[in-house]
Amino acid sequence: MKTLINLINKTLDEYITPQYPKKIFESMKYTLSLPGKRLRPVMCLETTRMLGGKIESALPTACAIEMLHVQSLIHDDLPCMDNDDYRRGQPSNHKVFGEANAVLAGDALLTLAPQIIIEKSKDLTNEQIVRILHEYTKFAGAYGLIAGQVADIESEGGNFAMSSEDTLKFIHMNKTAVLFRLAMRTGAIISNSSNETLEDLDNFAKSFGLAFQIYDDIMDEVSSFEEMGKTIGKDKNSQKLTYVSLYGLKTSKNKFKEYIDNCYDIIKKYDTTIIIEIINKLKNRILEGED
Ligand code: GRG
Repeated sequence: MKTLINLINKTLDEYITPQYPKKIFESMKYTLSLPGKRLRPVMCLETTRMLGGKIESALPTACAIEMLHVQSLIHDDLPCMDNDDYRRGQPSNHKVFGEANAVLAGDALLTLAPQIIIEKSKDLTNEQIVRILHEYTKFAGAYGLIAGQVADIESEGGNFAMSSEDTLKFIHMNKTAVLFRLAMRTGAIISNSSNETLEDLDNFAKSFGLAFQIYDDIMDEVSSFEEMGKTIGKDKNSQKLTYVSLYGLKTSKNKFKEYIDNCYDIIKKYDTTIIIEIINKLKNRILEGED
């Protein structure tokens, strides 16, 4: 895992060559180079490898997915959205570079990502590149991340189009699960896997994404700034719709366990210690001390 993370960090740095005006590149590189867990690019590389593809073939796509993720974090922290002053343990992008630059740095990452996929994916076919770009645009836009964010903002005003349970699931399928789906689906495309395998791993990613969001919600209650690198207890204070606020801690943990068990059921068919290691880490942190 550490080797993959180092490779991702080095490649992300190489992919962004600053030129005039330097400010925008500094702002893009700032949040991108802060110590994130790199789960999504690692999962893209590992999916490719475990399905028989080459890690190098997936590097541009894996880095592009991290750029999209970082864009969503920068925009999510803005005062007009979640208004958070810290991210990855440091002041958030707009606190350092100002709001206008933070908006533009997010936009620049969102557009650099597909550019990188096109320019750097030397050993993929044009058909593979088009399929990856289709997945990227579908999951980044109004049918993915943006839909999740808009539903989240609406729900803060108590505005639910569906039941609160369905609204919560819709938000996190789109805000959180979508990028894990993107990572695994593109890994399947890069390794030329069958549609059956792609759909199987897509189901894994949906369960993993929802488990990851429940983990994030529980950590907002029980962890610290040092562990999470962001303001803790904010969801509770802003009376946000979360797994913990809707179901309570105990039921949230049970739901988490159901999704995690489904992840184990699916992933056991594949040869991967890294993805198992990621699931184990989440599970141990949330279910430690439980029977
Ligand atoms: C795509 C144009 C466009 C806009 C994005 C702002 C927005 C719309 C969406 C917000 C998405 C968001 C911030 C979801 C939260 C998902 C989540 C749990 C993030 C934390 O992920 P970690 O813990 O973070 O993996 P690190 O820092 O470790 O990478």
